Amino acid sequence: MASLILILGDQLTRNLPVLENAKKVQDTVLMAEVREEATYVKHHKKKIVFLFSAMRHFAKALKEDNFNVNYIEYNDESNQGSLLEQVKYTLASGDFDNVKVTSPGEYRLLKSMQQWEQSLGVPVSIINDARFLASPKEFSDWAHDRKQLRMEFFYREMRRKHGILMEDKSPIGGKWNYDAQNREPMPAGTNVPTHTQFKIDAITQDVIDLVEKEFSDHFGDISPFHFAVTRDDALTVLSDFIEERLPHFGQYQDAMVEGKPWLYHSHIAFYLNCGLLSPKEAIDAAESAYYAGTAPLNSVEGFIRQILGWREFVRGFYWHFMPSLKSDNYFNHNRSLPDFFWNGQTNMNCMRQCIKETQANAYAHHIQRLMVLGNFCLLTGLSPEEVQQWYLLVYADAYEWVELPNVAGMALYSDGGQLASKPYVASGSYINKMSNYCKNCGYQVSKKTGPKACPFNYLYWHFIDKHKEKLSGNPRMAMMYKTHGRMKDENINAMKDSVTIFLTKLSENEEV
Ligand code: FAD
Ligand code: DLZ
Ligand code: SF4
Repeated sequence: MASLILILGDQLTRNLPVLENAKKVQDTVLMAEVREEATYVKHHKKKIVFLFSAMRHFAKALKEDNFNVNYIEYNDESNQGSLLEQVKYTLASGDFDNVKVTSPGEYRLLKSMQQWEQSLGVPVSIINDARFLASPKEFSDWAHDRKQLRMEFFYREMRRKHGILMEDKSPIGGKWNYDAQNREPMPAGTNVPTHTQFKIDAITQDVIDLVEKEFSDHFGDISPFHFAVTRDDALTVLSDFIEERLPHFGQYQDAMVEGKPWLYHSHIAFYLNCGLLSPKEAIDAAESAYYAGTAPLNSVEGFIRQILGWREFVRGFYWHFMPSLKSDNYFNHNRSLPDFFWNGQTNMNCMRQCIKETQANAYAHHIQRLMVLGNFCLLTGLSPEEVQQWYLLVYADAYEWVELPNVAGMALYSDGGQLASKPYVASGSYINKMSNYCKNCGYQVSKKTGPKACPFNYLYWHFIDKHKEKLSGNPRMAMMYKTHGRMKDENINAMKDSVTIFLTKLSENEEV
């Protein structure tokens, strides 16, 4: 019995059961760089370079480990352009009894693969992806009879189940959450360690040449390219983080600094999501740093919560709520994405910095994604569908299972509050508190209305005003509606005027 084993671009994990159980002599591993996956959204050029190079390095390592690997490069004559057609073609040219694949991360691909058996005429086994700490079924069982799905409670279950940062049945330190000690702005002049960077090798250079030629119309810069593309290098990124950044991770988790995109974050989502690192090893490394006394509990717990809590929660949430999550539009928002999302040309310095960094790095950290970019998208009523597409293509760590819940549930509240207990909206004063962007802005954060006023200020109060019916009953919005209730009509009207002018400009793609 010979199997054809398909490995996808985000399944670069040596101990996947399909590989562990493979018979090296008779089975064949198929990996393919295909147009369909690279263009179903026009991924950032750096993301394609990263993934194709990581795929090529992974295939090379499998070959060195005596697997039969059939690796199809993008420009190979035998490239069929899609995963299904490539599998069909390979089956026709060999003697295979069945196809094996690890369950894909995206709904569209799973639905397609569930039909493959009919079109291929051989059994197709779709094997559960065991690289997560909770299965979709475990999440759905947990979610089943709950009125509200809150990450915090899911996270506590995960801490208990996996015995992470636990002392018997209690959380270490007596608390589940140390956020009160976290989330400080960064003092000017803080010396942030440089992020881990790798040199381009011959394989990556070939891919760069390919992407420059074949994907020249895609968003983003290829250069500088310094991502890890092998497991060994990804492990170095993780260990550098644990040593150099984790101690301050919690403290500066929400800080934003002009010209410093990487800060004290770990930069491992790229590697976790394509399989070069496992979530458990990242969690274990952080926990060990706490026990060794090299990182404080507020940072370690904060970091572990992101991976064991948020990452697992959003994945369960995705499978639980698909396909409706993708089309939810609680506020009926339908404004088109302004052109400046593709070039950063705006006078709003916070938006300019976050978009330009995204363009250069295929990376922005969480608060940039949520409280600057996402906040803007929600306050200006951009179409969830267009916003989701943008996030899916611009970040090198983006796959729909993790991007969509974050965009639809966390940033846009387009699921009506299934994921978040309230919309994440803020006025300019939040951005001013957490960053130094406002100093170099064409607008003034202290002004509430008029042409010089920070757009986040009037957009924020307009949002609160406009969605009173939907939001004022939410106890977590009570403070905002209390303040709103005290505002004078003339102030509200002045804000509405500023909003109208701003949104008209936005719709007409005039510079804002
Ligand atoms: P760190 O800040 O160092 O955090 C450590 C790890 O925790 C991350 O590597 C990631 O694996 C995990 N994590 C943290 N927050 C989340 C979260 N909310 N959801 C899932 N995992 C989390 N993350 C992605 O991996 N892919 C995406 O496409 C993505 N899109 C996002 C879109 C929006 C609108 C928002 C608000 C967040 C999004 N995130 C996404 C979550 C988060 O912003 C990124 O995981 C993080 O910025 C990656 O950088 P890092 O590796 O330096 O993370
Ligand atoms: C993201 C991506 C890209 C850009 N290219 C490929 C590819 O050519 N071949 C492949 O197998 N996978 C690719 N991927 C990752 C897939 O899109 C990913 O496996 C699915 O989105 C499921 O998460
Ligand atoms: Fe952003 Fe407003 Fe600050 Fe300008 S003033 S950087 S638009 S928050």
